[in-house]
Amino acid sequence: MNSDDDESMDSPETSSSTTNSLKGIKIFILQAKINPEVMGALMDDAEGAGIKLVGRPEDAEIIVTEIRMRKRLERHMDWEVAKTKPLVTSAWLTSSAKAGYPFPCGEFAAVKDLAGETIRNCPDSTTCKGCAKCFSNSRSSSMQLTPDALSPPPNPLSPPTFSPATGVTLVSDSLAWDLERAKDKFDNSSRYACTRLCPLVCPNQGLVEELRVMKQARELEGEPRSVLAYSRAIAAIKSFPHRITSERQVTDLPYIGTKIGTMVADYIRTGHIPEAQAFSTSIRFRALKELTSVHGIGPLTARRLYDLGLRNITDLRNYYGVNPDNDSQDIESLTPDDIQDGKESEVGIKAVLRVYDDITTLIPRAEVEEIARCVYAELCVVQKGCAYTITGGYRRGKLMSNDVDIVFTHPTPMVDRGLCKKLVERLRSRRMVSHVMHLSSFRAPSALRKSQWDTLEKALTVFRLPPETKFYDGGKRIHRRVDLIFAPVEVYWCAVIGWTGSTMFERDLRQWTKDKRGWKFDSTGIVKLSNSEPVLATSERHVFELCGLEWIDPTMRNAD
Ligand code: OXD
Ligand code: MN
Ligand code: MN
Repeated sequence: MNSDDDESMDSPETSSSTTNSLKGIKIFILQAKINPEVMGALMDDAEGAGIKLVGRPEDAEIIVTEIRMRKRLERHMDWEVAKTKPLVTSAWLTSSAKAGYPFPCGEFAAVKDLAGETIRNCPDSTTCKGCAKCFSNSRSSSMQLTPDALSPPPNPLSPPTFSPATGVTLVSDSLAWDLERAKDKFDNSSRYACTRLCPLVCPNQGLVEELRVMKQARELEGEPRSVLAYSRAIAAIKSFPHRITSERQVTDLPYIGTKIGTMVADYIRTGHIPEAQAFSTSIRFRALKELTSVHGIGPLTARRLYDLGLRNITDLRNYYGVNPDNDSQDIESLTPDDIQDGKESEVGIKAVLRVYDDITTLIPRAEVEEIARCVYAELCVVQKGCAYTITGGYRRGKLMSNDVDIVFTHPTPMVDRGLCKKLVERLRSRRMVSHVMHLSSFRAPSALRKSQWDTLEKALTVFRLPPETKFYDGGKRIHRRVDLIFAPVEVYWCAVIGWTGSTMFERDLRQWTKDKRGWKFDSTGIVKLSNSEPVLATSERHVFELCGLEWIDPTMRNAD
C-alpha cells in the first residue's frame, strides 16, 4: 500500500462518514453545468440529509459535479485538488440522500480520468483496509454487493410463474443466497471466471480501472489477443478479496504474467500504471474512445474516421449531417422493416447522434424498473401471460445502468414467435420507441454455429417513457437505450444468464461448459456438441447444476 492511499484512508477529513451516515459529511457542489432548478433540488436533498455544504473544493470530503472532462474541470478547480477527492455525479447525492446513507463513490465517478482516485478517496473505502470484509461488511457496500439488498421489482402484473408444458419456472430464485456461506466454496485461483466471485466494486477497483484503460486502448487499435489478456487479468483481480499491497499477492492469480505483474507493481508503488496514464491523455485514444461511444461505430470505422480528421461527437454530427436540436428529424420515420436483419446502418448512427446526450446519461434503478413495467404493460396488450426478467448491469447490482436489457418469454411454447416485432410496432405506435437500431428473428441453436451474437428475437431500440410516468420531468422525455429480447420458454434461463453477463463471466461459462461437459452454451440454449441434442434447464440454478457449477448470484458475476 502506498503512503498516499494510507493518508487518504485515515485522514480525519474522511472519518466522519465511516459511520455510514450522511450527517455532517462535507460536500462541495460544483455549479457549472447544473441548472439553477436542479441546483436548488440538490441543495434541498443535501440539507434534508444533514449534509454540510462547503464553499471550496479543498474543504470537501466529496465533490459533486456534472462535468466529465478534465479540460472543463480544470476551468473550475485545481486538478491537484481534484486528484485528492472523490468526484461523483449529482445522482450520487440524490440516491444517497434518498437512501439515508452514502453510496460507494466508484459507481458514480463523474470524471473517467479520476475514477481510480474517486474510488481510492471515497470515504466508504475506509471500511476496506485490505480485508475480506470488503465484500460485504459496510452497509453501503452491501447495498451494492449482496443480493438481498437488491431485490428485483415486484412484478405489478403478476406474470405466470410456471410453464406446465415445459416445467420451466419463470421467476428467479436468486434471492435465497447466503454470500457469507457461499464464499468458502470458491477458489480465486481458478482459471474460469464462472467459478469465482466477482463483486461490482472490488477492493482493487482503482487498479482495475487502470487496466481497463489498457484493455480499451488495445480494443481501439484492433489487437484482440491483447484485449483478451487484459480482460482475463481484470477478471482475476476482480475476484481477489483483499487490497493488493505487494506483487507477491498476485503471483498465484491466473493470467497475471510478467508484463501485467509489472503494471500491478507500478500501481502499488505510485497509484497508477504509467502506460494507462499516457493513453488517458493521448489525443488519439480520447478521440477513438469518443467516436466508438456511438452505437454502430466500431474501432475499425473509428480509426477510418480519425484518419479523415474526426475527433469528437461534434465532428461526427457534422460528418453525418445531424442536427441534435431537431429531435423529430426522421428519427420517428423508420419502421422495423427498414432495418435489415442483423445489420446496423448509418441511419442508426444518425439516430444515436441526435440523442447522444440523453443516451449517455446513466439510468437509475428506479427508472430501469419503470421502463420495464411500461414495456410489459404494452406487451400485455399484444399478448397476455408473458414473463420477463430485467438483465444486464441492473441485475448485476449496478445502481446506474447504461441501458435497459429485458428478456421476455411466454409459458406456452411457440407463442413467443414473432412477438418481438409486434411489441416494437406497438411501442412505436405509442411513440415510446423512436428508433429501432437492430431487429432480428429467432434461429434455433446449433452445435455448428460459431457466432457469439445470439439469434433470439431481439430489438435494440431508442425508447422514451410516456408523458404520464413519474420520470417525465419538466416537459422533457429523456431517450434511453432499451434492448428487448424474446426467448422460447425452454431456453429462457439460458437467455437470462446470457444477457445478465458480465462478458468475461459468459465467456468462461461457454469455455467451462465445452471443456467439462462437451456442450455448447449460449443465450439460445445448451446443446451437446456430439449430436446437437438440446439440454433443457427448468430454472437458472438448474443451468448451473447441469453445467456442474456452484451457483453464483448475478451480483457476483461482475468479472469485467
Ligand atoms: C449496463 C450494463 O450498464 O448492462 O447497461 O452493464
Ligand atoms: Mn446493459
Ligand atoms: Mn444492452
